[in-house]
Amino acid sequence: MNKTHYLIPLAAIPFTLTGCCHNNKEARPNVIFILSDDHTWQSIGAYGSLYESVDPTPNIDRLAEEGALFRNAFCTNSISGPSRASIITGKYSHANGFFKNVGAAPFDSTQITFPIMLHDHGYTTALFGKWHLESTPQGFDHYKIHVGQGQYWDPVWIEDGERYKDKGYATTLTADSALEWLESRDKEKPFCMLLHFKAPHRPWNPEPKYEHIYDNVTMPYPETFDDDYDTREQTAGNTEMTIEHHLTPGDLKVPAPEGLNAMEAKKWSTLGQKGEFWTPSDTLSGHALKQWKYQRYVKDYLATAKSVDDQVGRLMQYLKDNGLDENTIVIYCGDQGFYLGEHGWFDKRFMYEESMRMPFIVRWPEKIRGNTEILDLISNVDFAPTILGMCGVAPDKGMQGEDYSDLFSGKKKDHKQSIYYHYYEYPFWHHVQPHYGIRTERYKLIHFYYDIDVWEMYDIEKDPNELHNIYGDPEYAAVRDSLMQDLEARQVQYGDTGSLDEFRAMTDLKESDNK
Ligand code: SGN
Ligand code: CA
Repeated sequence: MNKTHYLIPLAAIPFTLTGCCHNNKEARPNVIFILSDDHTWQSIGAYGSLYESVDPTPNIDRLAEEGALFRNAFCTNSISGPSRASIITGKYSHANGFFKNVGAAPFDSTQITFPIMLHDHGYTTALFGKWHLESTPQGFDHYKIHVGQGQYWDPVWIEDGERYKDKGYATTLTADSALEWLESRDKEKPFCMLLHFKAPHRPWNPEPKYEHIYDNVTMPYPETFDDDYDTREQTAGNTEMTIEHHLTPGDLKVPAPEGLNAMEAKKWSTLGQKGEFWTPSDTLSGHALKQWKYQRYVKDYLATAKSVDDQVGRLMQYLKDNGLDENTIVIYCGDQGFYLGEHGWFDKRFMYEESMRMPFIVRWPEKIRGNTEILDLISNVDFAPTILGMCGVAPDKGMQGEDYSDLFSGKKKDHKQSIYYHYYEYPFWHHVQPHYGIRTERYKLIHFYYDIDVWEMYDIEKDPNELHNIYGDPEYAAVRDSLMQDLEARQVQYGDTGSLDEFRAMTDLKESDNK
């Protein structure tokens, strides 16, 4: 891919970003926002994937070749529900109220979201796939969503309030519904469609044609596969998300030993969740066993993502065949990043790079030249104002993110220089300590709180794998002070100034919440 290292904006026709198009329905772009669950940037070819040799995502890569790839798009709370709530509201978790998946109140759906605003501005709107915010979606002419996390096979849908069981593979079914709606939509209006795949989320069940696709490949290991968590023992070293100990037989598709009854077999398939010992064979142990688990895990993950990529290709073909590919903004995004063996992990949640960064690709031939690479720091609270901006609708005043659509108009403004982050869900799943912090272009400062009080700081330029905590390093004292000031200023700016007691109230989980 022939990339430029800065934005090349290409508006053939200059336009004003707010209110430009209200009176000219023809000119308003359509929006397709594709959100995959846990599809991480380092597994996408266009981002320079470790798995490049198997060409994991040719169709998604094409979106980047024909559009803009954001290298520094970040999540502000790296789990599903909170990320989704931030994406649609343009607000941080503490402000939209949906700060964790487990044990949180349902999303308050009376809040303003970008689909509601586009609907109010004359768009026809629809939502398909994983919603995960519990409350009834608002602002959509039509919706068909999974119940909770959803299932790979034979999913139960809630379609405009009606619940029923379907037959088939969720990735394909979700795209089928989207294409049917595109065919039957009100063609007098511009449209906004949210297409949210459940894949490639745990438990990584590939469709049969891809089950063995990578059997003959040995996937490369990430540099930090054998991280010993030196200088980070209480934080990175204290999780329940290691490849070595916490993947289950169910995750790795290892059948239960013979002789177990159904209940026992089910229990066996979840062994490992809390580090219980299990082994798939008598011959594997130690590092070889860890490597075997990684291979099984990553291959299934990439196989489920390949089905998503196929459906992206199918959708793009539909747009082309129907003359919609020029003035439809197609965004490809993952709800957060994910660990594919880095630091020895699966899952997400941490403010470390792999899970904080999100894939974010925008294709819009009318305004964006192909192979554009954007290095600006942007976060998921900026997506709503930016999408609205691209559609010529002024963002709601309550949105905390910024409108970055100026990147596509040639009138680039100065955007923020740091991203604020706050993660709450603890202790399950995966026992990741609550933390908040700030990431600038070069540095990261993190405070892990709740029942510990630990600060970490990284020089990402010198230490991109974040292995050396330099918080206490005197050479970095001045940088640390300035990051601390920036962090405090962001907390005041965004209104996240709660006391530890308030954090505790938001963070405390009961065992019964673990559903
Ligand atoms: C499930 C998974 C967890 C995962 C959460 C949140 N366990 O609970 O591993 O962290 O979802 O994921 S599972 O055994 O039920 O698959 S999120 O992407 O929805 O935030
Ligand atoms: Ca997710």
